Amino acid sequence: MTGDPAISVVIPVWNEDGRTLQELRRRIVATLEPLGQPWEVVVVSDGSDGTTKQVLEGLASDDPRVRLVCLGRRRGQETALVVGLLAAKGELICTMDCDLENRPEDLPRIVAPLLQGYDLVLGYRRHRPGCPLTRRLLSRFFNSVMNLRWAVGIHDWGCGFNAGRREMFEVLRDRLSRWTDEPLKVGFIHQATRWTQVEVTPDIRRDGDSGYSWLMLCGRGITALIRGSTVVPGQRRRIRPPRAREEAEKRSSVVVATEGTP
Ligand SMILES: Nc1nc2c(ncn2[C@@H]2O[C@H](COP(=O)(O)OP(=O)(O)O)[C@@H](O)[C@H]2O)c(=O)[nH]1
Ligand SMILES: [Mg+2]
Repeated sequence: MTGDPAISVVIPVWNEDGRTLQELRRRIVATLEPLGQPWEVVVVSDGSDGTTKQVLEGLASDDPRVRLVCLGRRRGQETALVVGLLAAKGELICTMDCDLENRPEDLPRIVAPLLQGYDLVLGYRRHRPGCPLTRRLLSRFFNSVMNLRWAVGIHDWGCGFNAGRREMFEVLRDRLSRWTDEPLKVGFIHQATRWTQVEVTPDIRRDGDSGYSWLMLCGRGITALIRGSTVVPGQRRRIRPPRAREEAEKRSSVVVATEGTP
């Protein structure tokens, strides 16, 4: 690869099925190649089993656009994301899950708003095929309490399919020495000047199981709710709902054209 890529796709991986990872790579290539822009995939695996590691090493050695970062033991999805976001070289950076629940074919859709001047795009899943009712209810509850505490109107706090401009993630640089389990989204929404949400079309996980037990999911939710984010120092406030802000600004005759200006 000559020069830096325009688009980076950051993917945290923990113990994923080999065929799924092969298919993920094939579909990412098929989606990004037609865009005619240089791209890269940054895979961050921490403490994955031998088989997963072997498949990932194979993918990285077959294609120089796939870079693999391995951490010694399981550090969690958020830490893997921080490491991947900092390793990414693209101007536009997407994050996605590795289990094909996020469709690689949605990548152009999630990147598009960045080309129109947004600096953060949050994916959301309206329907979650194959997701058990109890988990859907838990996620609905989590979205409501997160919106009450941190920001109003975020459709899907748990969606891993997001994108942002490179500058958005520079704030993470001095945090690299600390492992984190905090929800990065809260910090990024605070940080963004223009953000928007894009619906993505999730698929059913075909192989393997979720890396999260119920206990872990609840733990993540509670951490997110209480801690919010220390990624952007001093940003501990709740973000105002875009519509309320728009109305307030209209009243003071300032025109606001975008959703999600915090
Ligand atoms: N690197 C890393 N990735 C993880 C970890 N836990 C989950 N992931 C990844 O995060 C994404 C979402 O995880 P998944 O188990 O599918 O969670 P679910 O979709 O919420 O059930 C997948 O790409 C996982 O491989 C972890 O501890 N480390
Ligand atoms: Mg999943």
